[in-house]
Amino acid sequence: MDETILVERRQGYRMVTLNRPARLNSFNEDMHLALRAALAEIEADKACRALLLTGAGRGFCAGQDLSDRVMGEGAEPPDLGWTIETYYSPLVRQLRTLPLPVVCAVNGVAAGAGANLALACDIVLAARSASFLEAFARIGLVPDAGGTYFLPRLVGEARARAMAMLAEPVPAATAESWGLIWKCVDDDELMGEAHALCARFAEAPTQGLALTKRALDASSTHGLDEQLDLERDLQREAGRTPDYAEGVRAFTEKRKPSFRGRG
Ligand code: T3D
Repeated sequence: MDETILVERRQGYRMVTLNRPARLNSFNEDMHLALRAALAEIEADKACRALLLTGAGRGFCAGQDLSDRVMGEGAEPPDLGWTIETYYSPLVRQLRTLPLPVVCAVNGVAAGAGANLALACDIVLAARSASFLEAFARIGLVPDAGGTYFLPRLVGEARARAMAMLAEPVPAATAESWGLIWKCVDDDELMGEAHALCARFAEAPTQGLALTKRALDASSTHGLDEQLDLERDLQREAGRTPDYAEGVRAFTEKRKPSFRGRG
């Protein structure tokens, strides 16, 4: 059987490629389970200091594989709440809580849960030919995989509502100008830029970045006082890491720091 995801080890980071190109890398159960296992391995491997997520072929990910959802006349509908609870929501939580930076290279169309999977990553680069499509309204569903959380926070209410309710593709360049993603790059530069970012993260103070992820994730539901308290607590933790000591030493010695990362 073809592998539904490909995992490649690089110096200090891993690249995970969604690999069902004939179906635009849409999710079936095998792909969910394979991705979950790969992310768990990455979390457990202290030598891994960044993740690069991308798709094989011309698409990034078209969300749920709809050929698994075709219902015969009069058939009992599937319990989509169960599939969200079992697969999509845990995937988003897993990505958001990975204690290392997650770079997403959106190589082509990102639709449905595939679009929201990209938005759950820390830094999103997209090829100029790629687009983001909240496809759910086309089939009578609600944006899932964190879509209704991420969209208004990233692009504001007006654009979030139009994306969710009109289900029109948003080209990568527009996505960048709206602040939906970090950067739109020429197609032939996408993977080079994504690898360069991961190589940079592979030498970064990973624990400090993991704490930064936690602070940013909490900020959208906190008031200023709670957030200031959280910053105090996380800074206390960051200040105890060997990478902080190394960063200060390197600064005063006017040399490049050599960070240990997660170890
Ligand atoms: O179900 C649950 O558990 C709940 C969770 C839901 C999460 C969701 O993600 S729901 C939303 C599901 N996704 C969609 O509705 C998107 C469906 N796809 C599209 O609308 C279009 O394919 C795209 C706009 C993404 C791209 O269009 P285009 O014209 O570039 O490509 P295409 O020709 O439509 O697709 C190429 C092939 O991929 C095609 O197969 P074929 O005809 O060459 O054999 C197409 O059927 C297949 N494909 C694309 N998306 C899916 C898919 N096959 C199964 N499921 C898909 N989602």
